[in-house]
Amino acid sequence: MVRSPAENFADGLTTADLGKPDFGLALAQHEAYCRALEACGLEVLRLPPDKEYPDSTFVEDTAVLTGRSAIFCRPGAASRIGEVEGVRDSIQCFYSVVHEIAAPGTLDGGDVCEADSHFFIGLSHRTDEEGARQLGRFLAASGYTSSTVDIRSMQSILHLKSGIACLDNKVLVVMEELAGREEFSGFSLLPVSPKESYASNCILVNDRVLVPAGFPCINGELARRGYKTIPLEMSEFRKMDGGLSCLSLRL
Ligand code: CIR
Repeated sequence: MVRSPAENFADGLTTADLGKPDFGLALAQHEAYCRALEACGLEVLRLPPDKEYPDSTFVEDTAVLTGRSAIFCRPGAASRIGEVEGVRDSIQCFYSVVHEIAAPGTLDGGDVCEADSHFFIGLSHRTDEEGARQLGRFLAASGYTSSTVDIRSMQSILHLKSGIACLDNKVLVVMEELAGREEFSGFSLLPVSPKESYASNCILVNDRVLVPAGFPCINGELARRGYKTIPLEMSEFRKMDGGLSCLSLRL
C-alpha cells in the first residue's frame, strides 16, 4: 500500500539539510517505486494524496503489519498522528487481529524491523518506551519475540530502519555505526560504510532487493551475494528524511 506525495509534501518534517524537494520529481520517483513493487510481483494499492498531512506519503510509520496481525501506530510527531485513520480504514479489512498503540505511548512503524520471527523495536525520538512495551505485548500475543534497540543518542538516523534492514537467511544490512551492537549477534551482518549509510534502508520484496540508486558498494556487495537488486532514485524523499521502506506498507 502506498500513498502518493501531496503537492505540499515539502512542508513535512525534516532534519536533512539537502534543500527543498521538487514535487514533480518526487512524483516521478514515487511512480518508479510503485512500478518496481509491481515488477517484484506485488499488487499496489494506491491511496490518494492527502494535503492535510504533508508527511503522509511515508505510510510505513502508521502501522506494523505482521503475518498474523496489524498494529496501528501512534506516531511520535504530533503532526502525523492523524495519518493513521485513513490507513487503518483502508487496510484493517485484510486482518482478523488488529491492535492499536494507545496514548501516551508513541510508536513509528519506521522503528520496527522484522527479522525472522523476531522484531527489533527502535527507541528513538519518535518511539518511546511505552509504545515499544505495548507493541512487544501485541507481538507476543501472536507468538513473536521482540527486543529494543536504543538509538536515542544517534544524530545520524531518524528511525531504526534508517540504519538496518533484514534480508532473508538472517542477513542484516546494517550501517557501520550500529554494526557493533550486541542486539544483532546471531545475525549475519552486511555492514554499510558511512558514506553509503543511507542505503542501509533497503527492502527485500520476493526475490529482489530495492536499493537507493547511487550507492555502488552496497549494490555490488548485494549482487556478489546473489541478490537481484533494483536501484531506485530517492533524492527527493531523502530531502524529507525518508527512505525506501517508508514509502510502502507491505501486506
Ligand atoms: C518524518 O519526519 O516523519 C518524515 N518527514 C519522514 C519519515 C520517514 N519515515 C521512515 O523512515 N520510516
